[in-house]
Amino acid sequence: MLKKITTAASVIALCALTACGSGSGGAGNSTGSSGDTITMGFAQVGAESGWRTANTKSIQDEAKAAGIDLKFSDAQQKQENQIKAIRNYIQQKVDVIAFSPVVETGWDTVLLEAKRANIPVILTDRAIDSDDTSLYKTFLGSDFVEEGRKAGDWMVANATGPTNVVELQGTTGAAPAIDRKKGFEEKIASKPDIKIVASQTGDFTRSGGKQVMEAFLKSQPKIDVVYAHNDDMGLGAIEAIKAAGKVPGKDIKIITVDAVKDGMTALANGEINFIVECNPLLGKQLMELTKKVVKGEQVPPRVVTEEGTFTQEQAKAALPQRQY
Ligand code: GZL
Repeated sequence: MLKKITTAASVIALCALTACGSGSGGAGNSTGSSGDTITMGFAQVGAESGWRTANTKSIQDEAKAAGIDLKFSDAQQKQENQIKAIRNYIQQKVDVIAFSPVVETGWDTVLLEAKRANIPVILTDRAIDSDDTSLYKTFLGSDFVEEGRKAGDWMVANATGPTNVVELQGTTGAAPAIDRKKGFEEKIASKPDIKIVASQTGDFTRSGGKQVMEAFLKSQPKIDVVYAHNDDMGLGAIEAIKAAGKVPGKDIKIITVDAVKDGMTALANGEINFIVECNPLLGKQLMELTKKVVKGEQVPPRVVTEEGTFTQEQAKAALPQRQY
């Protein structure tokens, strides 16, 4: 059973924590209890999507601004590579380990090794499914079930009769894939006219989304809507829909999650119909939490990032100001 600590007392929204943060003006290095510069080992998922690229930049930029010495690794979406990186950071005796677990399970052993080495762990972006919540100090990231619910709400509000949905799932076993599916299905459950007629992983990549959509277009007699768990797979689906001689956003409507620049551009151009935002800019909060954790201060066990949704009109207005 996934231990997601979401009691009101433990949930601090993005703005609250950032507002009380001491700011990371880059004035010198942040020091740990030993007085030395804090060293963080960060094990990143990979570089699979525009969201991941923005997330990595945020972590690297904010570590620099906070004067935290960052050791960074890219696991190319393989759990064994993340586990290797975490073991490497333990051997290097870093002050803190942070990572975005590529999948929910299989972490207890390596996180127990970090605990025994007295190295605190911070989860960012994705959660793990473990009964032992002592294995990490806090989980900073979005509520993916809520993101799925927002997508489902739009689907229900915009369905005009029997609606066949095809779903491009994220990486198999990943928290955002599991939870975005769960939230969407929760909302359409009350509408028997809305059916998910096909669902398959595109692994959060543009090429994966295109390949799976090509297969769906061949196997499904009628597709009305694509629900893609991220913009990149939605953009891949657009390529497949166009190649099949159909008009994305009109013949086949598209709902995605993330709201990165390429997705927002397609939304503004009418090729995507609705995007649920997932905020990748976690770096500042991560560094604020890190400074507290290294000093042994209490931090909330769960920090939820705030994020919204975009229609085509809202995307046109928001695009010029988007950071990523
Ligand atoms: C969500 C993040 C997901 C994004 C994808 O927080 O883990 O992984 O939605 C990314 O774009 O690949």
